[in-house]
Amino acid sequence: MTWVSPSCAGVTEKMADGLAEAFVGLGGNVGDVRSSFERAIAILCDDDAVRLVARSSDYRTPPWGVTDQPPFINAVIAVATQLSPHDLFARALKAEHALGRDRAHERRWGPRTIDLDLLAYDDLVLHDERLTLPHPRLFERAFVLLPLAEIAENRVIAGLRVGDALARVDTSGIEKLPRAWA
Ligand code: A4P
Ligand code: MG
Repeated sequence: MTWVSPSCAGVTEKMADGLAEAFVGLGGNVGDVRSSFERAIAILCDDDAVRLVARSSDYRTPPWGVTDQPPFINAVIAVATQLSPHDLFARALKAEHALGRDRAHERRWGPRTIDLDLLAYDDLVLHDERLTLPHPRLFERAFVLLPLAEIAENRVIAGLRVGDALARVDTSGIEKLPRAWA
């Protein structure tokens, strides 16, 4: 897998080659989540249609929403993509499925092997039966904003700078994990 420094150009600048820039949040709290992240990123970025641009550190985060469950691991990646938002999301669902996520037997905000959320796609604002962009709960969630700010602190989403959004949420209990990939 490619590691691109968080400081690399391209995360905060418009993609020069006409590709869309998208941010994907990764989360999970069942099984070997960090290894699931690597496999999910490999499935998501398995051809030229989706290229990995940046990857945050992994963070151990207190469970949000439903609190009587184990801590989560969370991370965010930036990708450059030729795919439409719906096709990118379909690929994310394929990766979730390949990693054993069973949406039919889980409770909302409950334990899961892996969850891939499409956080933002360029500056697109979209709301249909499958997809809402930017992600509707993005700005409430320190477990998303902290890794997102690591790779795109100055990115403005829905009029709000990511670093400023991060300053508004409670990050207590979140622990940045040492890098575990090559
Ligand atoms: N959907 C609409 N827009 C989007 C989008 N931009 N990205 C629809 C992803 N999905 C989107 O998703 C439910 C539906 O939302 C999908 O069918 C999709 O078409 P889901 O992932 O199955 O829903 P969910 O998990 O029950 O709820 P939600 O609100 O998406 O929450 P999350 O983020 O998935 O919540 N605590 C910590 N610390 N870390 C976590 O990662 N995750 C959750 C799960 C709860 N608590 C957590 C964490
Ligand atoms: Mg989700």
